[in-house]
Amino acid sequence: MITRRKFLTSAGALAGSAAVLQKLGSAQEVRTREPNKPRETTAAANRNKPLIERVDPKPTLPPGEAGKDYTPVITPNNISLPWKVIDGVKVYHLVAENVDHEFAPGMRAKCWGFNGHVHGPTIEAVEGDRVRIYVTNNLPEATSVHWHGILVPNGMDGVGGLTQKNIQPGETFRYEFTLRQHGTQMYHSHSDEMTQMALGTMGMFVIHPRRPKAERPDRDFAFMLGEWRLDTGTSRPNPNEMTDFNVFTFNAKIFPATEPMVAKLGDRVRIRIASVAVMDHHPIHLHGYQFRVTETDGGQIPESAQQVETTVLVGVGQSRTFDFVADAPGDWPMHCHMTHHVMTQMGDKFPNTIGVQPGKLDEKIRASLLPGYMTMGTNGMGEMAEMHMKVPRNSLPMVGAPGPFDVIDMSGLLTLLKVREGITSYEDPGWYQNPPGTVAGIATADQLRRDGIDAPTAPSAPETHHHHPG
Ligand SMILES: [Cu+2]
Repeated sequence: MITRRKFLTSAGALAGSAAVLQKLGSAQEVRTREPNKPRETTAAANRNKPLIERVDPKPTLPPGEAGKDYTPVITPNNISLPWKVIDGVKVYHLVAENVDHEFAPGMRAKCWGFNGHVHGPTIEAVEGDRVRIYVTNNLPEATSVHWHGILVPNGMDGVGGLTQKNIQPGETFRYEFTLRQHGTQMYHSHSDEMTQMALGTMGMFVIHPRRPKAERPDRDFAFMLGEWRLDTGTSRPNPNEMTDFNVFTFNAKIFPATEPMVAKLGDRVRIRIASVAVMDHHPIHLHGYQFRVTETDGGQIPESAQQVETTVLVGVGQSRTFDFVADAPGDWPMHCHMTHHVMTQMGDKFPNTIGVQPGKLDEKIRASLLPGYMTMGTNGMGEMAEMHMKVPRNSLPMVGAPGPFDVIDMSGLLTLLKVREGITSYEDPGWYQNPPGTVAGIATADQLRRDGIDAPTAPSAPETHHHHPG
């Protein structure tokens, strides 16, 4: 059995000495500094050192191969963009186009994405690869593609009007550069951004290290965060929205349409989270685990600077990567901790009625104003999930999906990590079967009496019922 402690120590290999040296000047240089030479001189000299050597770029290496050079990344609910190797160059083709996208069964929208996907497929490559990326514009307006966080020659930066001509509808542009870094990066349109990105024109760009400082992960998952304004009954995300978003997504899906991350007990798991739009930062919290934040947008963090966390804040335009060993079996939520971000379509403006005895009020509002209305704080939001048939056209209940015990009162930015012992495939294994005696349940009168807890027992003290539909 692999212990968490052991992993935390061995992950030290991630030390990223290169990054340390780039930041501090080489250890050699510090050691050989003349004793009487003022420290400021060295510091000043180091301040002028670039983090990545641009003058003499690292050479292009042979194309990195899956399995041999890296463990392929998994983008739940999406794919990696296919490529072919032509004369030692990895060649990709992105097509910006209209996509009829399903956020979850019952909620579709006319979005803009790439190659039939929202968001676009993940571009995957290896440090040292030479990449050539063709971009065809099938959108109704001009676009361009910016390689967010990637160190490229200025003319390959993809900023419409500034570093290149815009790609007109029907045109195909060619971008080509050598990847001189590793890490979790992104791509997105950089023309009419507010509109194009609100509709989904973005994706992830994962660059594996050529020689990783740590053991490779067994499971490597990539998620792009998203937020949208999709008014109930409409089918076009609204780019004019500045603050009040109502659909929050992992890889453009809302729970329960988010594909779970499945891992075998003892697997080394990596999770990459990236955000490039629109207005909110998202504190992403994983239950049941502590993890090491091992990478920022700049690549591997030296071990001495890695933080052990349970929640990592991903700001707009940033990526964060964390690693852990899957040593605790179960169904563990990973979700944004902004409580409104695990909701869907909260846009209906009603006063706060918590504590009010609704009486017949809910029924009257449902009949005359809003079919799905309910007073908050009465039956849990999960009740909304059961009203599926009554909500307005092309919208979803505010929250909720059936779980193994009750309705789960969350939606939006929520997915599940499913860790199992002895599985032979990474197909969704269904709900976790808890070992007997390890599930919270109703306290019996005997237990309350034994521990001197003065609380009423349930009227009929029913046995805790534990059912497994899946
Ligand atoms: Cu959030």
